[in-house]
Amino acid sequence: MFSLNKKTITKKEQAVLDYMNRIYKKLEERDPHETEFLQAAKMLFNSLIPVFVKNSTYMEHNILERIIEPERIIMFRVPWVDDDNNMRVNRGYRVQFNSAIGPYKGGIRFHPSVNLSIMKFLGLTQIFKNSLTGQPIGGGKGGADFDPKGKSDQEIMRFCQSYMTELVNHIGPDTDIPAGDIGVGKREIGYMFGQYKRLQGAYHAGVLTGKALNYGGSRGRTEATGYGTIYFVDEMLKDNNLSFKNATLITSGSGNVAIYAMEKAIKLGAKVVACSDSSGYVYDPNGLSLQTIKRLKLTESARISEYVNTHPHAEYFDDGSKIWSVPCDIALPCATQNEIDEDSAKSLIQNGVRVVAEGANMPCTSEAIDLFIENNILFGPAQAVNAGGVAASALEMAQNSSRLAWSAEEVDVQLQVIMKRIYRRCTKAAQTYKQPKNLVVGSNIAGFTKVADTMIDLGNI
Ligand code: NDP
Ligand code: 2IT
Repeated sequence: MFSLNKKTITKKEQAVLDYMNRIYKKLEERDPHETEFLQAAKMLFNSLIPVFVKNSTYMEHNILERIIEPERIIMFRVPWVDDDNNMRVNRGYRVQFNSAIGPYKGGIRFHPSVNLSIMKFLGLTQIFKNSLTGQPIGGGKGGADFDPKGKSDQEIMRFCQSYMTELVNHIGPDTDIPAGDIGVGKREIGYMFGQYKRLQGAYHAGVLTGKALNYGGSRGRTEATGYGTIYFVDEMLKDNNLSFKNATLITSGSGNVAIYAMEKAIKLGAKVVACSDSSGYVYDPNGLSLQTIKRLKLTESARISEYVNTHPHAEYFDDGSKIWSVPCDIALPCATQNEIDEDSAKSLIQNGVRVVAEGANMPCTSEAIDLFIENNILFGPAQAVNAGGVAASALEMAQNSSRLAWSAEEVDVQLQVIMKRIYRRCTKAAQTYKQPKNLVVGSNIAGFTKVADTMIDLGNI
């Protein structure tokens, strides 16, 4: 299963491969249905082979088997009443994966596809993303298989309150700090914060991030994941004597991450020619109007198909997955996991893509990533590219602890510093391990070592 692409394998290397194969086999046997989690674990293990070969202490401390097991998983019933007075039930989750370097930190996702496998893959990758930021935050993730689409504001509120009624027992500003993700934005965070405050009878501003400014939110958090994505890609481009100027760009999704990635890319001179939602994509070779996309998606909760009503030159295609056939210089998958498979990757490469960077979490399959790297496409992995969101969340926590509110400029400067630092860390680790072009390996190694070293310092807990 795990192997090294060379003829002679040393004893030490064989021992590491045997160890990894044994741990992975155990995972597969124990939870064979957790396909996304197994996929994320496999990608992680692959990247870590050279670290385990170089540093035998990790194997001596059985770090891999320990790190792959969440510290705690909470699964619970979320009962709520819809507008027609029906009693409804969803399943809620919080995976508290790793708290070695700080309290659990990670978003909450409301989407009908949510299951334990998706929660675990998101929680696992969050550990290394959070470590990469250099901030003191551990990894966690939560969510529910609740579908916010078509729900009234009252239904959303009742659901958020019910979800928090259970979650309140497990979170806190020094234990676990959730934030948003797919289907969870400022409105949902507000309802959850209100319920948390009521149940606690105390004002713990730092228990959730992504809050509105009036009650402890940070300037710049809404934009941070998208802006951070572009700051990271800017570093990749500069390192290769390229720039956003006149580059054509496409993003999948038209939610929080996609919209602010488009906004910053346009500011830096790029032309956005396509974006999508879960129903389809819009394409205009002359460039899309971000103003219209923002109105449709942020204000009206409309479908992206409605874009062509006011922009008849644009075209709408009712299969969102085909967006990867649009010719572009830069492709930013910003919707969901596994949206770029081998065929989509081939299509992007054939059409001349130069850069692919993951705004979403695990949007590319490992086959797609291998193709990008083999074909010298500049590839930015999620745990590095989209880390700006959680980094700004940690800045929000810092502001909450000090009871201060920083200016938008202060937050943005810090975000830029953090994204540049992440880029340097990834490239340095990739170079150290003699795979200078492979930021997947670089980011996993750089994120992993801090957590693993700390786990050793803290003992077998
Ligand atoms: P939003 O809910 O704001 O937007 C999600 C977008 O992706 C929407 O356009 C949605 O379309 C589309 N989408 C969602 N699920 C699917 C699906 N199964 N198939 C096709 N399209 C889909 O979420 P975010 O922008 O916050 O999150 C997007 C990605 O970025 C996720 O992978 C998330 O984990 C990741 N991320 C988010 C961060 C954040 O701070 N928000 C931070 C780091 C990563 P539709 O409107 O039709 O549902
Ligand atoms: O995937 C992610 O990094 C997020 N959804 C943001 C997490 C956070 O705590 O801000």
